[in-house]
Parts: sequence; structure tokens; C-alpha cells
Amino acid sequence: MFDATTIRKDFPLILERQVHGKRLVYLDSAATSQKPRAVIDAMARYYEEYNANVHRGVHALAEEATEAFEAARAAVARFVGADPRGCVFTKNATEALNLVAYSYARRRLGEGDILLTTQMEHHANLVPWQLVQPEAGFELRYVPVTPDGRLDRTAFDEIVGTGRVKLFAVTHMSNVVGTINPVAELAGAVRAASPEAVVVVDGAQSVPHLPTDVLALDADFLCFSGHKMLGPTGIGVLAARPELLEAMPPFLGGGEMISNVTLEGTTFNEVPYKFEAGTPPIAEAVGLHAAVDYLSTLGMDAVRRHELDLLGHAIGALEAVEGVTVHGPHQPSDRGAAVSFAIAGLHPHDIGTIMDREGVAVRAGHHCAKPLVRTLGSAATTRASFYIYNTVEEIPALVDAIEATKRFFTR
Ligand code: C6P
Repeated sequence: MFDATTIRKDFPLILERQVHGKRLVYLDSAATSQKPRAVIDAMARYYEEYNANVHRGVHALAEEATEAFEAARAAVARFVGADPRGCVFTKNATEALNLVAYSYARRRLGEGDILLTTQMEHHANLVPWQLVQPEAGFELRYVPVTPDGRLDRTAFDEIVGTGRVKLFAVTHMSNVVGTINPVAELAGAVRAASPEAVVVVDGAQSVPHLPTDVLALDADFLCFSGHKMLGPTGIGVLAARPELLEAMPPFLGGGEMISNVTLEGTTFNEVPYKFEAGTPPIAEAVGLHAAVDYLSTLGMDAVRRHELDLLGHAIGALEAVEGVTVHGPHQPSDRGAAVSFAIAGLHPHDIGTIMDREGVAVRAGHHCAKPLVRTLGSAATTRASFYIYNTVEEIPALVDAIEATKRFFTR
């Protein structure tokens, strides 16, 4: 396992930042991660040394930029075991999911089909399906969530047993309750009942934290964001089977995605370019390449082991605080490093505000997963989320901030 104290030296903000006169304890990486110097420098180097548009110019800079952009695609594809031809750069995971909704679900599902998703999803894996449902006419069904924050397997089996599920969209890891879903097993059950079904995996929270192989996951489409995995904002990825992308119509139209344009009509570029209209996020791709290199050097198995260690300490410490309830599975092996909790009698926004004054950054709210948070009997939770630069030594600071919050409101 790596030493998180050494890792911290690579993150200027983590190392140097103070808030309210206190050393920052950053526990909001599920919202966005901090960036290592290697990512910041790679992006600065692109702008300082070879900034140019890609796939267009014949000059040296354009060639260098194109090479770097395509090298980023290859590296990101390798990181998740995907074919680079199936790796589309999008703006974020949300756009990747919308692409599948508009170019696949809207066209390929219809009356009599079921699009199955779950009550555990981020709005990014709910709203796009709702948007295309009226036009496509499929039935939109949701797997309910059990009180301990897991998918209700009986309900899942019942819906899948109809043989009508044509698309199953599921999160690999919940951003609220942390649950890791057995995606490959669920995908297998869907395919056994409906061989023509496709499986869409929201990997926004899992790809940054777990070793990921798109084939082992049995996903046809895997969506994730660069900014939660040490990379910059403004870039996300749709990793899909190339032949599926080939059969799909474009999502956005414009430059770069065409093969030929006349006033009568347009033919489209090959994949993945057919889905990358306009100037793509070039500096961002360069930054994401540096991010996956950084994570690969650490090793994703080591990242997971580090987080299991943090989780073991954090859940134990939180449970020991009077009045605190931890949501979701309590067994670290069943979950990721986003830990939502409640403090009896206190509102998450108040908790988050006072904890911030103590130097501890957590997220409070519905975490863009309102249907899930409602199952917890609340409109909001407080969430502490961990990553590679967090140390076991920071957990007492989390507990102290919670105790300070309780004292503040009982004064
Ligand atoms: N969750 C959180 O604080 P974007 O915004 O497109 O980069 O990621 C969307 C998204 C999709 N799926 C899951 C499971 C997610 O957690 C997120 C983003 C952040 O939990 C911001 S709401």
C-alpha cells in the first residue's frame, strides 16, 4: 500500500490550503477530487508548448496536439479495459449518459419494452431516461432500495423475469450510501432473460476508486467523469462497444463528426469521432491522461486497499459518536468511500456549515439523488468522502468537528 502522507505532497491544495484559519481536511472528493501537480503541469505544458486544435491542422503544433489527444484516449481506454474506438470524450458522465439516452434508448426502445434503472441512481442516470421516455414509449421501471441501502434483488428478479427489459442502467457505486452493486451478476441476469438487452453502467463514483474492466463488468456502456479521478473538469468518457456506437445515430451535429456535408445531407465520421462534434476538450484530455497515469502508477488495487483502511476506521469512529447514524452498508468490502450520515435532531446543512468552520469540508444535501435520499426518511444527508490523499489521522478531525457541531447546537 502507498503512503498517503507522501501522496499529499503531490497535491498543492491539500498540502497548503487553510480554511477559517485551520488546516483543511478535504472530505468531498465524491463531488470532485483535488488535482496532483502532474495533472496541473501537463495541462500548463499543453498551453505553453503545443496548444493547437486537433484533427484539423497540417502544421507541427496541430500534429503534436492531435497525437497527445489520441494518446489520452488510448490511455483512458486502457485504464478501463475498453477499445479506444469505443471511447468517446464527452463533457462529463452526465453528457455520456444523455448520449446513450438520446442516441440509443430513444431510437431502439419502444412500446412493450422496459427500461430498468434503480432508485439508487444519481439524477444523471434518471432524468435522461425520463426525458426520452414519452417519445420512445417504453415503460420506465425502478428497482427499489432496501432500508440498508442495497438494491432489492427480489423486485429486480421479478421485473427482469418479464423478459421485457431492453436496457438496464445502474450505478456501480452509490454517491450517497456508498453501496457497490454486483453489476456483472445483475447484467448476467438481465441478459439471461433478454439476450438483446444492453447494460449501461454509471461509473462516476467507481472508476476513480476501484480497479475497472469494462468486460469484467459486462457493461455495454460505461460512463464516468474526469474530475472525480484527479483529472480536470470539462471532460467525461463514454466507453462503449464500438459496434454499438457504429449502429447509433449521432447525438450532436457540427464540425469534426462528419465525413461529408452537402446542402442535401451529411455522412458521418467513423466512431468515436461521430460523437465528438466541435472542438473537443483537448487540454482536459491531456490532464486526464496524466491523471490515469498517476492512478496507474499507484495501482488501483492499492487505491482500493487504502480506502478500505480509511473506511474501516471512519465507520467505526462515526458509529461510536452518540446520535450519529451511518447510512448504507457498514461492511467496508460492500461499499465505497462516500459515507453519508445523520446526526439526531440536526439538519445536514447546519452540520456542513459548522463542520466547515472547523476546517472539515463535507457535502450536505440531496447529492442529486433525491429518490434515494427519500428512502432514508430525510430530504438530505451529510456526506464525508475519502480519496488517496486522506489519512487515518484525519478521522479524529472529522469526529471532533461532529462533536463541535453537536456542542454548537446544544449551547
Ligand atoms: N456526483 C456528487 O457530489 P458529473 O456531474 O456529470 O460529473 O457526474 C454526475 C454523476 C453521475 N453519477 C454519479 C453516481 C455521481 O455521483 C455523479 C456526480 C457528485 O455526488 C455531484 S452531484
